[in-house]
Amino acid sequence: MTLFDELSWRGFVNQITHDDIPQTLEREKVTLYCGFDPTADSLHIGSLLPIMGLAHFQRFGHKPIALVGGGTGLIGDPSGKTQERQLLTKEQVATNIEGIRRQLERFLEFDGANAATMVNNGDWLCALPLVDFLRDIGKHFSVNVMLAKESVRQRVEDRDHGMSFTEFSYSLLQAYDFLHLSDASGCTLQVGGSDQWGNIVAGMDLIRRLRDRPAFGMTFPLVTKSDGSKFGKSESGNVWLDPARTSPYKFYQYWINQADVDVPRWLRYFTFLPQKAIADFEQQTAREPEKRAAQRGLAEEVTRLVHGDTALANAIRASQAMFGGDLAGLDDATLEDVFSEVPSVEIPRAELDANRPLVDILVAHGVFSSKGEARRLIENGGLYLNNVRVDEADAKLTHQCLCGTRIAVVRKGKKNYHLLRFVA
Ligand code: 383
Repeated sequence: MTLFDELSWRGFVNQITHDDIPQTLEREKVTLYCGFDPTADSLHIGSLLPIMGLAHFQRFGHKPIALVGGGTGLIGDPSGKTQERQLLTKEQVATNIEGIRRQLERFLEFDGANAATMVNNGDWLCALPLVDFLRDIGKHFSVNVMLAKESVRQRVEDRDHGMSFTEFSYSLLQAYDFLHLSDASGCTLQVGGSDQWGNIVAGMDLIRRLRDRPAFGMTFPLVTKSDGSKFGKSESGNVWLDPARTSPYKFYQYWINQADVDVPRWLRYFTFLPQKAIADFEQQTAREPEKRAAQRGLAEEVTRLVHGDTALANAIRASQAMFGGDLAGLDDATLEDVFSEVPSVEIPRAELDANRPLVDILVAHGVFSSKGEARRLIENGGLYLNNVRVDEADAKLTHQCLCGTRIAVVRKGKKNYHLLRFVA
């Protein structure tokens, strides 16, 4: 199978600038790039599609460049935005670059014959002499053409959401990047999401004019969910790649909760699983949808890719916690994450030192309305502490009952959880 076949069956190809791109990619190994602006200190799962795209190119022997927009991030890409962006401070951009660099490093191979490289366009854009830039580069751009572009036209027509000259010039900077990478690294192809088509074509045209050298572009589709809700958003906001922003547990859950109709597409986009394995998952979903085997396969693959094996194992264990699974070894943050929706009570830590009966404490803090109720549940084998059955009606609550450093999880019956949080 050729790279282009692979990209095609996975659904990665949205538009190509030249019909002979598939043949070119067979004939020669190319250097290609994709840019990521440091608008936040972490990428989110919307960036995962172009990252996977770069990785597929690399697996077929091509050489990827991941560009971090230390220069363009200071300006802000207006593509697809209906409002002027708030400028980021230089300090914010510097911090964000570091976060994004670390994440990109996970997905590409930086050693070997077709090693990936990472560049920062601040290195050349921030040093550009303005007058030379306007003479040498600006002369090749027609304001008439730029104004006719859909995203610009909308903002020009809407006086309340007009566009600054700063944002208007963004596409010249991205075009210049492509030229620079063509000169410095022999880069001939730029890829990106379909929102980047205009910027990619601008660079390609510039190279062809100024250098008479080949330059191509390819875009990937914008990722959308079939029910119309936004891809990459959960109830608690964006799904980030940074584990400090979206915990591996929440990340794993995001994928587990995807609808049957969407999962085959996500498996093609966000995993390296071969066609056969994905077809098997589709059949399993058709046969026994309630098992959610495809969702589980998807969640495992993507979580492993983004967070690694250990974090995946923890996320799976955390996911079982709600269903009576073993809680030992889960840390405070994970427990808080898993049980974020269940009722909780705060209890002074001193109560642990007193070795008081569990039943007394649960009644005192309103988990049960009477001691009789609590005792009856224990006699019927229906009270659990940290998912372990409480066998004795006079069991004591001690430091040994903690899970993590300050949490104990009470369960009444099958599913009725309460979190006890011991505070200083
Ligand atoms: C900057 C300088 C370049 C080439 C590209 C850039 C960034 C580009 C941009 N991209 C988006 C971003 O950074 O704004 N102007 O948030 C997103 N990308 C990728 C993909 C996507 C795009 O990082 O469609 C989604 O992730 O292209 O919206 O020389």
